[in-house]
Amino acid sequence: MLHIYGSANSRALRVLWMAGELGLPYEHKDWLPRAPETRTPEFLALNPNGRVPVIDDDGFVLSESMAINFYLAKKHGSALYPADSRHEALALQWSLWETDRLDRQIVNYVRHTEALPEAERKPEIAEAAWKEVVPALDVLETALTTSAWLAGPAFSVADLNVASALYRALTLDLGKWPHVQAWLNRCWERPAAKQARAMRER
Ligand SMILES: N[C@@H](CCC(=O)N[C@@H](CS)C(=O)NCC(=O)O)C(=O)O
Repeated sequence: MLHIYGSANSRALRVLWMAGELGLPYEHKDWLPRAPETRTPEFLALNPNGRVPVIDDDGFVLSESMAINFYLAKKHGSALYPADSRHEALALQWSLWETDRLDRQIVNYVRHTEALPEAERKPEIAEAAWKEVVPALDVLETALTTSAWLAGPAFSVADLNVASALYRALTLDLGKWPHVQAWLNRCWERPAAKQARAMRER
Protein backbone atom coordinates (compact mmCIF):
# COMPACT_ATOMS: atom_id res chain seq x y z
CA MET A 1 0.00 0.00 0.00
CA LEU A 2 1.21 3.50 -0.85
CA HIS A 3 1.22 5.98 2.03
CA ILE A 4 1.53 9.68 1.20
CA TYR A 5 2.62 11.93 4.05
CA GLY A 6 1.82 15.61 3.69
CA SER A 7 -1.14 17.91 3.33
CA ALA A 8 -2.24 19.21 -0.08
CA ASN A 9 -1.34 22.54 1.50
CA SER A 10 2.35 21.71 1.06
CA ARG A 11 4.64 20.40 -1.66
CA ALA A 12 2.76 17.11 -1.24
CA LEU A 13 0.27 18.75 -3.63
CA ARG A 14 2.51 17.56 -6.50
CA VAL A 15 2.52 13.99 -5.30
CA LEU A 16 -1.25 13.96 -4.76
CA TRP A 17 -1.65 15.28 -8.31
CA MET A 18 0.62 12.50 -9.65
CA ALA A 19 -1.21 9.82 -7.65
CA GLY A 20 -4.45 11.10 -9.20
CA GLU A 21 -2.99 11.00 -12.72
CA LEU A 22 -1.95 7.38 -12.16
CA GLY A 23 -5.22 6.40 -10.47
CA LEU A 24 -3.34 5.01 -7.48
CA PRO A 25 -5.05 4.03 -4.24
CA TYR A 26 -3.20 5.45 -1.24
CA GLU A 27 -3.51 6.20 2.42
CA HIS A 28 -3.13 9.88 3.07
CA LYS A 29 -1.47 11.28 6.17
CA ASP A 30 -2.93 14.74 5.81
CA TRP A 31 -0.30 16.53 7.89
CA LEU A 32 0.66 20.16 7.55
CA PRO A 33 4.33 21.18 7.41
CA ARG A 34 5.78 21.39 10.94
CA ALA A 35 2.71 19.64 12.42
CA PRO A 36 3.54 17.76 15.63
CA GLU A 37 3.19 14.46 13.73
CA THR A 38 6.21 15.46 11.61
CA ARG A 39 8.36 15.90 14.69
CA THR A 40 7.97 12.41 16.10
CA PRO A 41 10.84 9.87 16.07
CA GLU A 42 8.72 7.69 13.75
CA PHE A 43 8.35 10.43 11.16
CA LEU A 44 11.97 11.56 11.49
CA ALA A 45 13.00 7.97 10.78
CA LEU A 46 11.13 8.28 7.46
CA ASN A 47 12.56 11.71 6.68
CA PRO A 48 15.32 13.04 8.96
CA ASN A 49 14.68 16.47 7.37
CA GLY A 50 11.28 16.52 9.07
CA ARG A 51 9.66 17.69 5.85
CA VAL A 52 6.74 16.64 3.71
CA PRO A 53 6.09 15.06 1.28
CA VAL A 54 7.35 11.58 2.03
CA ILE A 55 6.01 8.32 0.67
CA ASP A 56 6.19 4.82 2.05
CA ASP A 57 5.45 2.41 -0.78
CA ASP A 58 5.31 -1.07 0.70
CA GLY A 59 8.36 -0.27 2.83
CA PHE A 60 10.22 1.78 0.21
CA VAL A 61 10.60 5.24 1.74
CA LEU A 62 11.28 8.28 -0.42
CA SER A 63 11.30 12.03 0.13
CA GLU A 64 11.74 14.96 -2.28
CA SER A 65 8.57 15.65 -4.25
CA MET A 66 10.21 15.70 -7.68
CA ALA A 67 11.96 12.35 -7.11
CA ILE A 68 8.76 10.82 -5.76
CA ASN A 69 6.90 11.78 -8.94
CA PHE A 70 9.59 10.30 -11.17
CA TYR A 71 9.50 7.10 -9.12
CA LEU A 72 5.70 6.74 -9.18
CA ALA A 73 5.37 7.51 -12.91
CA LYS A 74 8.14 5.05 -13.83
CA LYS A 75 7.06 2.30 -11.47
CA HIS A 76 3.53 2.32 -12.85
CA GLY A 77 4.62 2.38 -16.50
CA SER A 78 2.86 5.69 -17.07
CA ALA A 79 3.05 7.62 -20.33
CA LEU A 80 3.89 10.58 -18.09
CA TYR A 81 7.37 9.07 -17.73
CA PRO A 82 9.13 9.88 -21.04
CA ALA A 83 10.16 6.72 -22.90
CA ASP A 84 12.82 8.52 -24.92
CA SER A 85 16.03 9.03 -22.91
CA ARG A 86 16.41 12.60 -24.20
CA HIS A 87 12.92 13.46 -23.05
CA GLU A 88 13.62 11.73 -19.74
CA ALA A 89 16.73 13.91 -19.35
CA LEU A 90 14.73 17.02 -20.21
CA ALA A 91 12.17 16.07 -17.55
CA LEU A 92 14.99 15.87 -15.02
CA GLN A 93 16.46 19.12 -16.27
CA TRP A 94 13.20 21.03 -15.84
CA SER A 95 12.41 19.52 -12.45
CA LEU A 96 15.87 20.32 -11.09
CA TRP A 97 15.75 23.75 -12.69
CA GLU A 98 12.44 24.52 -11.01
CA THR A 99 13.76 23.45 -7.63
CA ASP A 100 16.74 25.76 -8.06
CA ARG A 101 15.23 28.79 -9.80
CA LEU A 102 11.56 29.04 -8.79
CA ASP A 103 10.44 26.77 -5.98
CA ARG A 104 11.19 28.85 -2.89
CA GLN A 105 11.29 32.14 -4.80
CA ILE A 106 7.66 31.99 -5.95
CA VAL A 107 6.49 30.90 -2.49
CA ASN A 108 8.38 33.76 -0.85
CA TYR A 109 6.98 36.26 -3.33
CA VAL A 110 3.36 35.24 -2.86
CA ARG A 111 3.64 34.83 0.90
CA HIS A 112 5.12 38.28 1.34
CA THR A 113 2.71 40.04 -1.04
CA GLU A 114 -0.63 38.38 -0.30
CA ALA A 115 -0.64 35.12 1.67
CA LEU A 116 0.74 36.19 5.04
CA PRO A 117 -1.17 38.54 7.34
CA GLU A 118 -0.13 42.08 6.38
CA ALA A 119 1.84 42.65 9.59
CA GLU A 120 4.07 39.65 8.83
CA ARG A 121 4.85 40.56 5.22
CA LYS A 122 8.36 41.74 4.46
CA PRO A 123 8.52 43.82 1.24
CA GLU A 124 12.28 43.30 0.94
CA ILE A 125 11.79 39.50 0.83
CA ALA A 126 9.07 39.89 -1.82
CA GLU A 127 11.27 42.21 -3.86
CA ALA A 128 14.31 39.91 -3.73
CA ALA A 129 12.15 36.92 -4.65
CA TRP A 130 10.54 38.74 -7.59
CA LYS A 131 13.98 39.61 -8.95
CA GLU A 132 14.59 35.87 -9.29
CA VAL A 133 11.08 34.90 -10.41
CA VAL A 134 11.08 37.25 -13.41
CA PRO A 135 14.14 35.82 -15.21
CA ALA A 136 12.99 32.29 -14.42
CA LEU A 137 9.58 32.94 -15.98
CA ASP A 138 11.38 34.52 -18.96
CA VAL A 139 13.31 31.25 -19.42
CA LEU A 140 10.11 29.21 -19.19
CA GLU A 141 8.36 31.54 -21.63
CA THR A 142 11.15 31.08 -24.19
CA ALA A 143 10.99 27.29 -23.86
CA LEU A 144 7.20 27.20 -24.19
CA THR A 145 7.23 29.47 -27.22
CA THR A 146 8.66 26.69 -29.36
CA SER A 147 7.12 23.67 -27.62
CA ALA A 148 3.73 23.03 -26.05
CA TRP A 149 5.27 20.79 -23.36
CA LEU A 150 8.58 20.76 -21.49
CA ALA A 151 9.91 17.29 -22.26
CA GLY A 152 8.73 15.81 -25.52
CA PRO A 153 5.50 15.91 -27.50
CA ALA A 154 3.03 15.43 -24.63
CA PHE A 155 2.26 16.36 -21.02
CA SER A 156 4.75 14.56 -18.78
CA VAL A 157 6.19 14.42 -15.28
CA ALA A 158 8.22 17.50 -16.25
CA ASP A 159 5.09 19.59 -16.82
CA LEU A 160 3.41 18.19 -13.72
CA ASN A 161 6.44 18.94 -11.52
CA VAL A 162 6.94 22.49 -12.77
CA ALA A 163 3.26 23.45 -13.10
CA SER A 164 2.40 22.06 -9.67
CA ALA A 165 5.23 24.08 -8.15
CA LEU A 166 3.71 27.10 -9.86
CA TYR A 167 0.43 26.67 -7.95
CA ARG A 168 1.22 29.97 -6.31
CA ALA A 169 1.45 31.62 -9.73
CA LEU A 170 -2.20 30.80 -10.47
CA THR A 171 -3.21 34.00 -8.71
CA LEU A 172 -0.54 36.18 -10.36
CA ASP A 173 -0.90 38.32 -13.47
CA LEU A 174 1.19 36.39 -15.99
CA GLY A 175 0.29 38.69 -18.91
CA LYS A 176 3.98 39.27 -19.62
CA TRP A 177 4.43 35.49 -20.12
CA PRO A 178 1.49 34.41 -22.36
CA HIS A 179 2.92 30.99 -23.24
CA VAL A 180 3.55 30.23 -19.56
CA GLN A 181 0.00 31.32 -18.78
CA ALA A 182 -1.53 29.12 -21.52
CA TRP A 183 0.63 26.12 -20.56
CA LEU A 184 -0.16 26.55 -16.84
CA ASN A 185 -3.87 26.61 -17.67
CA ARG A 186 -3.53 23.47 -19.84
CA CYS A 187 -1.78 21.66 -17.01
CA TRP A 188 -4.16 22.75 -14.26
CA GLU A 189 -7.24 21.92 -16.36
CA ARG A 190 -6.40 18.22 -16.10
CA PRO A 191 -8.89 16.33 -13.91
CA ALA A 192 -6.18 15.07 -11.53
CA ALA A 193 -4.86 18.62 -11.13
CA LYS A 194 -8.33 19.94 -10.34
CA GLN A 195 -8.81 17.14 -7.82
CA ALA A 196 -5.50 17.94 -6.05
CA ARG A 197 -6.32 21.63 -6.10
CA ALA A 198 -9.72 20.95 -4.53
CA MET A 199 -7.98 19.05 -1.73
CA ARG A 200 -5.87 22.14 -1.06
CA GLU A 201 -8.64 24.70 -1.29
CA ARG A 202 -11.44 22.87 0.52
N1 LIG B 1 12.65 19.94 -1.70
C1 LIG B 1 11.63 19.37 -0.86
C2 LIG B 1 11.05 20.48 0.01
C3 LIG B 1 10.16 19.93 1.10
C4 LIG B 1 9.67 21.06 1.99
O1 LIG B 1 10.31 22.10 2.15
N2 LIG B 1 8.51 20.83 2.62
C5 LIG B 1 7.94 21.82 3.48
C6 LIG B 1 6.46 21.96 3.22
S1 LIG B 1 6.08 22.49 1.59
C7 LIG B 1 8.08 21.35 4.93
O2 LIG B 1 7.74 20.22 5.24
N3 LIG B 1 8.57 22.22 5.83
C8 LIG B 1 8.70 21.90 7.20
C9 LIG B 1 9.87 22.54 7.85
O3 LIG B 1 10.42 23.49 7.27
O4 LIG B 1 10.23 22.13 8.95
C10 LIG B 1 10.55 18.71 -1.72
O5 LIG B 1 10.33 19.18 -2.85
O6 LIG B 1 9.94 17.71 -1.29
